Amino acid sequence: MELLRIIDANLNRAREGIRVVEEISRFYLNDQDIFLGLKKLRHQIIEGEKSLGIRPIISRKSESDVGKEPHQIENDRGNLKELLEANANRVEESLRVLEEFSKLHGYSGELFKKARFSMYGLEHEILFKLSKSIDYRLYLATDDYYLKKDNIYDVIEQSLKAGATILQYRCKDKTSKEMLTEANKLRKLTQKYNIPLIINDRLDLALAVDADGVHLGQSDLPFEIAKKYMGERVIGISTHSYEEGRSAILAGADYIGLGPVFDTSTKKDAHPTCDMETITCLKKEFPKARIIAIGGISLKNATRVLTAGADGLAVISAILNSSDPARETTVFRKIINQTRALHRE
Ligand code: 3NM
Repeated sequence: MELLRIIDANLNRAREGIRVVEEISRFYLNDQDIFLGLKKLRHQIIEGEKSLGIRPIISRKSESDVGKEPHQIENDRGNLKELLEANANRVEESLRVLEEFSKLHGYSGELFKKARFSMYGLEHEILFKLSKSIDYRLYLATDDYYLKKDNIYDVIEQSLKAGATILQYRCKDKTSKEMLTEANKLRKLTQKYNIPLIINDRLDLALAVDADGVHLGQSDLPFEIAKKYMGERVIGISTHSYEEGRSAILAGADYIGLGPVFDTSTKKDAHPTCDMETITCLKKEFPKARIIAIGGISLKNATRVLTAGADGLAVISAILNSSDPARETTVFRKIINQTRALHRE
């Protein structure tokens, strides 16, 4: 009887752990291979369970604690790695227990051993992808005009604190030395909030401040050159049409900025606006590509852009010019989370 209880409890632990890992890969990675790998793992466990020929013998604890996990994941990005590791360990340990105790039950335990090794591989893959995965939902960028304001660092900090998920240092009219000082300040600020920092245009500056990535315009260094120096760091490319978007994605950009989606007064030499259909077509053709819309985005039009298929909103004036940047950021995040939740249903 004890043996059956041990097997039953560990089957439960393994299933619960996999559920959490599945949620992480589903909501954060959107990765088909990992998703299929986890599905296969679940089937391996079911097969192992069947081969033991036992039926659940004790009333199971409700799985309500597992149901809470996606909520926790949404709000606690800093602990995502720990959450993954804890749950992968849970799965691996219970598979080990199942392997050993099913031997006592007269079975080889081979299926559980195989499942445990699959979990090691998947955990490793997810950890690697998570370290590269960046949350692009609310992409705050700077601009020379706003960088002149005395309280600019305070404004940026308010926004980072309130939920901006990534920051781009974008500056066009300063010396390299001045830019280095500013970018270093932002590096410290982004580290404080565990938010990635991207440097616009300048590969050298991105490397000098140990940024998480560089954002290249159409007339900046080509992607292949930047890639040589940036290695695993992120490279984003500015695009202004379906064709530019397509070739940047095919070149291997980690994300594309697509714009302007609406009229903007921030960028004086902005291209003509591109319509929502451009976002939709690119997303349809490249579901895994990260498309960040930019240009004239406000609380009023954010839902339209997200509904069209954008993965993130890049914003300058709506936040940096707001009388309450923290509140503006919070409302943007609410809109983003609500729209995404609606589209998941
Ligand atoms: N790039 P705001 S539009 C920096 O179309 C930038 O590539 C654009 O500022 C592009 O949010 C733009 O204030 C300005 O409109 C975005």
